[in-house]
Amino acid sequence: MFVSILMGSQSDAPIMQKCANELKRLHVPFEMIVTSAHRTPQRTKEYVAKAEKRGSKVFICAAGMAAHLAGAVSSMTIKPVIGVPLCGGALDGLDALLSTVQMPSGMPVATMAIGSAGAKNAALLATQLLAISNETLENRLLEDRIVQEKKVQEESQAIEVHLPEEGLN
Ligand code: RP5
Repeated sequence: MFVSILMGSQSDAPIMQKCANELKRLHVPFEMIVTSAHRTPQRTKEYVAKAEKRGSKVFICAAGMAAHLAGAVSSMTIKPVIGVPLCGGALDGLDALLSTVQMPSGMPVATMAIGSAGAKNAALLATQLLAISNETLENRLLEDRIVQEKKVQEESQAIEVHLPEEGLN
């Protein structure tokens, strides 16, 4: 069982490394390759077919500009496809967001936020999907939420300002 991370260009790697780091942190096995819906359609198709046979359960597809990688992969598999729209180009990610999210009926792509937040959330969503049938991952994600909650509380405490509960005179 593993997750596949696909990205349209080597220039997407610095952002998608955050996705990879998150999967590493959660001990989720993954593969990561550069392959493009436009520049290497055959390579993309072959990778998806082989990865599925080898045990890939979720495909994370990141691309910028006219981002068709997630949609193209969705047409090749019934495994869940998570799209990460990336910045770059004149429209700064809005082009990739719309290209990724506006899938026609019948071909779902779970589209994340643009850029870093989307890259990290793609890893978390992939883990959540695997956790449906994996108690170890489920517990890891639950612990993760507790840690996240504590961190926010601690960060708040460092800067909190309160007025008296009974109010001001
Ligand atoms: C997309 O075009 C890639 O995903 C990348 O975000 C963007 C630019 O690619 P490069 O010209 O930097 O290779 O296909």
